[in-house]
Parts: sequence; structure tokens; C-alpha cells
Amino acid sequence: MVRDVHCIIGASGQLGTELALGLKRAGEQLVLMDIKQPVYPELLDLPFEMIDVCERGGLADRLGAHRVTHVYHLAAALSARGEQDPQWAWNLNMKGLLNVLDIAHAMPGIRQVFWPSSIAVFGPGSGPIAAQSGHRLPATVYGISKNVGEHWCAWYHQNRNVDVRSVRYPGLVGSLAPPGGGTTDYAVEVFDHIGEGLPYRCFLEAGEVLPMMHMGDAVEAALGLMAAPRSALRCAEAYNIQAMSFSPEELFLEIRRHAPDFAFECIPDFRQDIAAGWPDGLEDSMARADWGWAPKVDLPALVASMMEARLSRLPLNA
Ligand code: AKB
Repeated sequence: MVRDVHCIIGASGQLGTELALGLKRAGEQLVLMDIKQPVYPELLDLPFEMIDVCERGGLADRLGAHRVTHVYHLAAALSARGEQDPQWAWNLNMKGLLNVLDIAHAMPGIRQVFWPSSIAVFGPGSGPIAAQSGHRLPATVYGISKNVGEHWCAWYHQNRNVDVRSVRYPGLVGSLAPPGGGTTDYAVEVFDHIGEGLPYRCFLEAGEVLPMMHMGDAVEAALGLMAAPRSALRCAEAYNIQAMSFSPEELFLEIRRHAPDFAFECIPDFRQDIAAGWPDGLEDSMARADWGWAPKVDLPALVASMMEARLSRLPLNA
């Protein structure tokens, strides 16, 4: 029996770092790919390829050379950054995905692909709690690319027999790597400002509720979906998954339980408009029924874990 070889494209990013660690600790054989070197010490002994997902030839060559069986394609421009450079974001998000899907079709050794979609596929009109098949009218370049990407995944599954699986991630909060260019990034970067003596300046309104998730649950979602039998999966696009919903104010008040002097102010910028178009939460009964999705971390546990991690590491942006 040939051993599975897992490859993470975008392995140095926020989710990639923690997924790589999860797979490594599970004893899986792993190859990391990114345009920047991993920095997390426990990942430095793993095979690494400096690869741009938009360069199809080099990507196919390296995936073949490592005999990769499972691809996690995480490289993407996020919502806030994407609004500032739409052509770049569209090119990276669409070309990268189509390269991966096309290579997976051409290389039978690649048995499964994981590609994250996002709550950004929803937009004004999706309602406060977005249904699995809810109205999708994304209002950002990132959201449009994720929405179209979901359709491409379904097309490659139905017409090219590529076993590609996806979830709609909310804002992700973890301590090992900084986020880059998202609308939900405040919920991670705030932890680097605690104890600074100045109020943390949040770029969203205090009451803007968004769906959020601890990184541990995000990694479990990817691994759980990839482990499910294909026959159990009714959704060919991306599964809604929900863990918790909170506003900046609710997060900051929870932080204050650990750091009573923590102060904040909310001065919304253009990211508030993006957030205002997203739902407060997602209806995720299909993910729970089909592959046993069950998040473990709630808001108090998320804050406790981030506060504990602060004590044992450098600032995320160091
Ligand atoms: C972003 O804020 O752009 C991302 C997302 C919700 O997909 N974190």
C-alpha cells in the first residue's frame, strides 16, 4: 500500500502553519509549499518547496516529484487586501485554484483536494443566519472568487472526477502565524496589543457580529472532511460550518476578564462595509450530519487559549 503524502500549498500562512502542525503531529508524511519560508520551528525539518501556485508547470513538477496524494490548497488573497488590488486577488485566487484542480485531474496519484471557501460567498441579502443553500451575492473580489471557486470545484468533481472538498470558513483565530489581509484579522491582532498601555484601535464597529472559529477547530474541520467517505458527502460545493459568533465588543470584554486594564476604541474603516455584508452566523446541520462536524472551542475557551499562547511566544508580527 502506497503511503499518503499530504501537501499544503500556502503552508506558511495562518491556517497552513497550524494545519501543517496538525498533520505532522498525526504522523503524516508532509510536503510544504509556499512563496515564503515557514518560520515556525517545528516545521523547519519538513520538505519545503518555494512554489507560486500560479506557475502551473513548476507546481505540477513538484507535486509529481513528491508523489503527493492529498493537496490542501490554501494560498489566497483575503477580503480586505483583495479590495485594494482586485486584479491581483482575482488572478491568484482563480488561477491558483484552476491550476490545482487541473493538475489533480491530470495526475491520478492525487486522490483528494481540500480548498477553503469562506463566509464571504454570502453578501447583503443572505440573512443573519446563512443557510447552506442560502442566497449568495458576494460583494468583494475575494467573495466572488470563493463563490465562483465553489462552482469550479463542483464542476471538476462532476465532470473530471476530482475529489475536491470544501468548507466555508468564518474568521479564524490562532496564535502561531499572523493573518494577512482579512476583515476578521482584528480578532487575532488584538492579542498583540494587550499590555501595551494604549487602547487597541479596532477597525470594525463595536457591535459588528461575525461568525468566528478557533484554529484548532478549523484544522479539525479540514481533517474531518478529508477523512469522510466521499459517498457520505451530499454537498459538491462547500459546507457551511459554524463554531461561535461574536462582536468586537464581546471579544474585548472577554479579554478584559484576563487583563482588566485592557482598553479599546472602535474606529471603523472600509473593512466595516465588508463585514456589514456578511452574515452573523451559518446554519451547518448538513456538515454535522454528513461528516460529524462538531466544534469544541467557544468564546471563553478561545480567549483563554490565545492569552496562554501570548505568554509563550513572540508577537505574531515580529
Ligand atoms: C477574511 O476576513 O477575509 C477571512 C474570511 C472570513 O474568509 N478571514
